[in-house]
Amino acid sequence: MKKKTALIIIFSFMIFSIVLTSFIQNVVIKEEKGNNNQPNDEKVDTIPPELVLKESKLIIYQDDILNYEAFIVSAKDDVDGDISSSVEHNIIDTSEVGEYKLEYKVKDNAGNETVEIINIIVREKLDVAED
Ligand SMILES: [Ca+2]
Repeated sequence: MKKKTALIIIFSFMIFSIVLTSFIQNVVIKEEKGNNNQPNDEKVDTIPPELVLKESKLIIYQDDILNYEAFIVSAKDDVDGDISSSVEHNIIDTSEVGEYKLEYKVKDNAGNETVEIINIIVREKLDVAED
């Protein structure tokens, strides 16, 4: 009985020490983080960039060539500033008549993404008689 009690006491003490150690570590880590990162914590960028396009709808004709960059008015981010050079977009196959979504995407350095779309309608080419 005495042995068992002693074992229980030792075991409890060990658990208590582990819990206490991790508690102290947590507190210390939290305090260190709090002290060191206070200015950084406030700067976490959660606001996506603002992407402005010239059009939201566009009707073009078959085989027209799109100047994709010309539709970008601005891409600005609250932290990164002008990021218009990093705007990405898909390519529209203007050889096929139909409706397309031209998607412009831009991300700030923190990974916040903004997507803007131009709905494009490709119409049949008007035949120009050249005889
Ligand atoms: Ca941002």
